[in-house]
Amino acid sequence: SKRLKDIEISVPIVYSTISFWLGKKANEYHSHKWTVYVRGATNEDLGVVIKRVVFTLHPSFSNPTRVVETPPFELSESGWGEFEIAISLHFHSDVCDKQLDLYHHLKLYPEDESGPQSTKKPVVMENYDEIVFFEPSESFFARVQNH
Ligand code: SLL
Repeated sequence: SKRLKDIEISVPIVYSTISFWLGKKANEYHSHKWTVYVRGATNEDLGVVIKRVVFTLHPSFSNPTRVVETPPFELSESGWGEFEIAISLHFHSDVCDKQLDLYHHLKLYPEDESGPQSTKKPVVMENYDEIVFFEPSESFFARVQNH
């Protein structure tokens, strides 16, 4: 549809990992349970903008390419090691044709090694970002207004 000159839409997002040590339930291959997610920084519904999110995990996981088609855009797994997760945002066709590739370090172990790791205190790694769409289409602009 028609593009709106002199207008830009800024979408604040947060992409994060949160991980819990499994404690007594830990074994060699599954020491932690973790979740990676993308959400609106002030809880906006990202489904208005994003059509699907592709999370690419370390090749040691079975089926390392994980596709999430609806919000919440998140994925939970268990494992033993830290690695870089590739997070590809695919937008609705009236938003943007190109995908946006983000990278996020999955952190399992706390920075402070002073005490034993607790199963109750998760390790959180959070990134804030803003996606700016210049000259948005009319339909995208209308959808954002109505939300
Ligand atoms: C490391 N470079 O050596 C990293 C690789 C890979 C972690 C970490 C697999 C779990 C599963 C898993 O946790 N891989 O097999 O289900 O520390």
